[in-house]
Amino acid sequence: PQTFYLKDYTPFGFDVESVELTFKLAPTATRVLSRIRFIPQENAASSDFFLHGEELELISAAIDGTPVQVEEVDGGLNCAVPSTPFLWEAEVEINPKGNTALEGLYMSNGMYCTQCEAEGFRKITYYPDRPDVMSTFKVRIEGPEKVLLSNGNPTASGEGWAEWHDPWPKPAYLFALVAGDLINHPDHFTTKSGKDVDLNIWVRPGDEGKCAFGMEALKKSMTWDEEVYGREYDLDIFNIVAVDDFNMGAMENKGLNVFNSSCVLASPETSTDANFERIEAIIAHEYFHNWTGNRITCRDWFQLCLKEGLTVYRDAQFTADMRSEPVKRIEDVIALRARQFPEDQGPLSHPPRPEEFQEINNFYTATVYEKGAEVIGMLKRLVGDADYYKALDLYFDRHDGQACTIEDWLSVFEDATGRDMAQFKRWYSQAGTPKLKVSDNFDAGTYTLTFEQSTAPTPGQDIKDPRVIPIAVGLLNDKGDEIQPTRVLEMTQATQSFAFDGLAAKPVPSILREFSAPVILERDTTNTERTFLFAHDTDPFNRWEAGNALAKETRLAMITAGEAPDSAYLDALIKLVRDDTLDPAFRALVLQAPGQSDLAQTLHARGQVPDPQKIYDASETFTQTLAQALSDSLPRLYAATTVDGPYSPDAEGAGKRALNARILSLLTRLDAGEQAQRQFETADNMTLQYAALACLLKADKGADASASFFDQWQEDRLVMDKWFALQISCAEPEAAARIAKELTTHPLFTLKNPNRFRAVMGALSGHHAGFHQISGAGYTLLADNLIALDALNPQTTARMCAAFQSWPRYDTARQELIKGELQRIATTKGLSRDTNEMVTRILN
Ligand code: HT7
Ligand code: ZN
Repeated sequence: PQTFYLKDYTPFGFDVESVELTFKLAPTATRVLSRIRFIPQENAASSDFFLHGEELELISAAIDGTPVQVEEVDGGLNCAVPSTPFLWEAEVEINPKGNTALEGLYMSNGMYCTQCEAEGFRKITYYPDRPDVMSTFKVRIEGPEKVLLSNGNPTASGEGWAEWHDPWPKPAYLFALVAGDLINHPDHFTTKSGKDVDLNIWVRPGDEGKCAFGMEALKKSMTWDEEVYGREYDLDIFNIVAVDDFNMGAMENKGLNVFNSSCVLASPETSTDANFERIEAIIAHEYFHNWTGNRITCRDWFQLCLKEGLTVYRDAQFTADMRSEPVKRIEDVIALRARQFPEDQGPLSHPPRPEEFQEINNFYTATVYEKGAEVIGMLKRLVGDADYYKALDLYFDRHDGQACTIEDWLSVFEDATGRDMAQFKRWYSQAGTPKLKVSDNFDAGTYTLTFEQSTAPTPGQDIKDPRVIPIAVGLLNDKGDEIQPTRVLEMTQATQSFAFDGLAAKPVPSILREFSAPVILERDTTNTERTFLFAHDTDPFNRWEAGNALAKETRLAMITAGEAPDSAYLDALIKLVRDDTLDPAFRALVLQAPGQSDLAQTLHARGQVPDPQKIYDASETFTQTLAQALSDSLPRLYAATTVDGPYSPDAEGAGKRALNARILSLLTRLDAGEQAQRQFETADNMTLQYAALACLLKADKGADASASFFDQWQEDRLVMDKWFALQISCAEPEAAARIAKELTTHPLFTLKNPNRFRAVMGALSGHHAGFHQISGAGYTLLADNLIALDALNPQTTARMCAAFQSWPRYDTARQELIKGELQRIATTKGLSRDTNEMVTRILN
């Protein structure tokens, strides 16, 4: 397979002045007519006229009205063209119904929809399908469907046809078309300059009652982007469409966002608080792309984090503003450690701006997205809020309408702040999570912190240069008063010391507050100091972090030294959980057990071989001990999580219900599921019902509840995804693969719906001890299903191969089992380029 390199970038030798497309829709034989005006560039590096095209049947091609001969090659066509501006016309035929890869134009439950990012437009017609080629689009859609949508503004329509014009030049990856018998949830928004915008959420009949929350989220996002970034919407209409079969969460097509229905449809009865929060964030994310991604796009796909890192950062700011800043930060760090750290520390490690790929779809990763966002957060911390927004204003002014690079992005920071960004740029080019070792010294009133940074080699990158690391530090005295408010230390060298003068006694340091950089902090510290910070740190993130470190250390001591749960930690935890002055959402996070995969990674990093079953057993023992130690308070704590009045997905109610789930799971260990059964029977919203079902299943008392849940919700696809996943994630380790296997034979299981596939296979691979059972049953089941899915949907298959990435952590027997399955996948006949690249990278 061909490898693409960042260093090989060359511009396309032609400008595209305008694009006109006509779609004559038919399920297995859609005709696409294109009229594209090309202008050869003066002094172009290359005058080769190559148009991308895949799975297209070429019917005709003409230049300036005269039929031309083209050379059809793998991946596109070549054609001799004039050296002056010309009109390219082509007609192709495509088969949307046969398109199970869900890229290009495909059908989902009888509706047509498109997914063009990253390189799907080439499955619609011949085109220079690269993000640096931008043009205006006029689209005519002909078909019997009631609703015919494309990008931009509607210009004309009649029975069986509609025309759209998008005046904003865009790359082809932002093209979209939707056609179906859909129903809209309408609203409107007046922008800050007084422009009225029609808003719609389009859904299949039956789903119209699940749009109101998404619409509110959209309006909040529009207001927020005006207020915080000064960005206004720029078309007369903004459409969102919900689609059931979708490879990822959502897509920011200009003026026509397409959403996985799981990321937009919500109702109290069918969605959990976590679903509501995620939907709000994804709606915001896609909307924010209108400026960071669409108006300013990427020059090439190596620059993907330019739009994704920045937009994730923006959506996190939005969620923090709408809900709770510390809670959002803690949630994001938990997710970063669970998803990005394993990537960064394993065979798939790559920098936020990769330098080579075979299949770009494989680089929509936690590193590009989440680490990309962390990099923006560090930039903001280093330059300060005022200079950050100054740089962003310059970015929007200078680059509106352009396809940009990370160099362009860093230049606006250099120009707005006068700083040299050369060293900071290493965050974009170097892979791996830096380790930050800390030591301290107190002498004659001066407290000195010394940091040493190092990053282990990653595939293709042996040597790592020191990065700029913003380290937010505060100091506390022995009573817990803050004697040094948060100060951001700017580390630039491999080893560097920072002094704090004028102190009466040795302080307690609170280091890396707000998780100010995506690093692994290593400090020889005591559980006594951690317990002190857990009780007193004035930075909520670091307060949680101290508890998290204690939670990990106590489990690690149980696993490696057979110790009992640490009693000082238990006491501190109980005290904190009982403290009603603290936010219930924060207390729920403090009660959240550290991820078992994270514990495995930590053991591996300490030179030990993790045993998944032992990790599971320690976690269970700890929770059982906690339940007993907290038993007197559990009924009161449980009662205090009751939310009066009708369900509302706001942060306050959600926080109480998050705590409800934690307390109920502890109670269930003591009352044999009585309270959970009551909650299951009386719940009037999915959050409470789901939490109760999870507790019952975990206690092996869930058979009846599970059956009644199924009866109640079998018609609801999204709730059924929860039902599939929960049975696996709540199973005992030795049962997880067997249950997952049984579920793959359930009549409602299908390879054709990525949500359903992820519900089952994602729950299996996310059940650490279940997936890693020494029998290898989990590995085999996942590999069997990946092989089956690859023939239909390479993109989703390849993404799910990442479940195998952590194989080097485990014992030889498990390593051999996993490698055997990876080899089996790799040698499957006709394996896709996507999956082949993933398994090859994981194995090497
Ligand atoms: N920019 C989008 C990324 C994307 C995607 C979305 C759906 C299906 C396939 C896709 N390939 C790439 C989503 C986002 O980051 O907002
Ligand atoms: Zn995005």
